[in-house]
Amino acid sequence: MESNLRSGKLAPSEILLLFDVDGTLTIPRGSISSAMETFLYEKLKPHATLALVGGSDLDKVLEQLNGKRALKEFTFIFPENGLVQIEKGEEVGRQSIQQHLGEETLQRFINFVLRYLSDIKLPVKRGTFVEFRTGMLNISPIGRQCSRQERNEFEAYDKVHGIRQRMIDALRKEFHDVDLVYSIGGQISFDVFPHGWDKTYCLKHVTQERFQFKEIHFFGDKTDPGGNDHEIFEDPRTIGHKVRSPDDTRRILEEMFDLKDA
Ligand code: M1P
Repeated sequence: MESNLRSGKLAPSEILLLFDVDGTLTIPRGSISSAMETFLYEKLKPHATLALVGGSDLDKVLEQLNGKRALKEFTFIFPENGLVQIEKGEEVGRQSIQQHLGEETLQRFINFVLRYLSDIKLPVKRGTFVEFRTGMLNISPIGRQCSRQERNEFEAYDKVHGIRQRMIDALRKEFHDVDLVYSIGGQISFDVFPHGWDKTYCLKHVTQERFQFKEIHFFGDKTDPGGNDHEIFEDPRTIGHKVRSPDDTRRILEEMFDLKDA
């Protein structure tokens, strides 16, 4: 196999390709295209070990990746930044935010968020403002039940008015005593989780001695500071690739593995 890898020729079990989901394998909150599936599972998989790391929970990741097929095709799936670990289709580990923070702090935080949101006016508001996940809270000022059009409109509105950033600043001030990180990864919300529980969390799993990865390549679109791919993109254990879209991801991989005419 010819390839443009740092270490030259490597066996598939020595190369881990770790993908972000939204904007990297799919359009934001959209489904994977059948062309991308064919490329990943038929052309790319013979050359490397495939893994996913997403901010969303497993149900949402599987919804975007066409359900159960992804469980079979990806050796590792790390929903919620890797706080949940799935290996060869089976859950092998999980960490939770309530265990880590304790109920007292958690409720102080949720109550502050609800009070803050009750004081802001937006063009539209819908439901589900706080989504409680295993390893993080996802806060959405518009509410996660908005339609696709409302989601696009909120994103544009937020670019002008900085709703999410202002809310994050207020939370940082109020909870300066709690070791939390705030990350804007998508269009309508931001994620909140303990320090170190960003996407680098999943590296704890894949760098165990029982695996023999010589190169871990990470592909993501939100790699700039403040984006939810930033820490793992910069991490010395990975070789980071910044992508602009799913097509761009494919282009980079075709070059890396000489797959253009394959
Ligand atoms: O994967 C990126 C983000 O996708 C969603 O963001 P939003 O709904 O705001 O577009 C969320 O699942 C978020 O947690 C995640 O980081």
